[in-house]
Amino acid sequence: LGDSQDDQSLSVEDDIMDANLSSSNETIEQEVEESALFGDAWMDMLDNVKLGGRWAPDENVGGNTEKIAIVVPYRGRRAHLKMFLLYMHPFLQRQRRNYGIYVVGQRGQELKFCKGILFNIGFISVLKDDSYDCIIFHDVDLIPEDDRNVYTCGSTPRHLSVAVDKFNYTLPYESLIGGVVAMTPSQYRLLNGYSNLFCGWGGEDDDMHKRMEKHKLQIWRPEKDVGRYTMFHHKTPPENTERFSLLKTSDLRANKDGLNNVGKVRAKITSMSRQRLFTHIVVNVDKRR
Ligand code: BGN
Repeated sequence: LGDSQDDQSLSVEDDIMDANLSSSNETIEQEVEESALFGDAWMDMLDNVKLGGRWAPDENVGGNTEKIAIVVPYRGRRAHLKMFLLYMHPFLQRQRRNYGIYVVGQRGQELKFCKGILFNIGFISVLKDDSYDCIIFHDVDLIPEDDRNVYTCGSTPRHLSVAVDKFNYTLPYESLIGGVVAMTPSQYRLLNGYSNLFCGWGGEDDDMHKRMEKHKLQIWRPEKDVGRYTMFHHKTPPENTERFSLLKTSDLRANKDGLNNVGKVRAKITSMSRQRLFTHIVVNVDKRR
């Protein structure tokens, strides 16, 4: 599925897209770019999706009332985003979910990618946008292979990506919760969201697992033959060299580093725009960190 060469050429376009975001006709430029990228035939296939990446089953057919937001942190992986959207809309519709897809981009290239910050800002933004019952924190490079892997929340956090092809469809270690996780707003608030301190590859998910342990939240997982995912190929982004030391202080920080201080200290939203297949939230992360 993944083609790294294609990906590299497209990431240049992405830089330009990021640079253009502050211009006044930002949305128009993006729409033009987006339709060129997808081609009209693909757009037609997904023409039932409402502006901003929303869809709900027809109530008369006995649809699910639970409202689900898919929150996807993003930077510079345009080819992945395209495939993700083309796959996920039909997948979620086959499951008859009432859903919206939100892509949370980090502005600029000078800082490492701060996934926890994007998750926290994404969480706040989607709940301002609508009354979602369930938030699914989703990597852009993971595609579910099995329709029985139900995108829903439960009485406890649900870790859905338990069998990824990259790891030969096994869970590399028991406490891994990276990839795709579904939580209700109250579960996420109890955990104080993700840490804002993890920038660069690795560790933010392990920190989240420590939060779940601290609050004695069990993790629900699907069977390994159901929670199967294909991961798009890519180079591992610049790693977070601080992650080992940060993980030693997870428990001490959990109550004050996360959802409750993300807006004040670390980041703010610069724009929220409705695209054809997703709602695009752009986040400016504080350079000083
Ligand atoms: C782990 C990473 C996770 C990542 C998984 C799967 C760390 C912390 C080291 C103590 N954790 O090694 O963030 O999701 O691999 O790729 O790097």
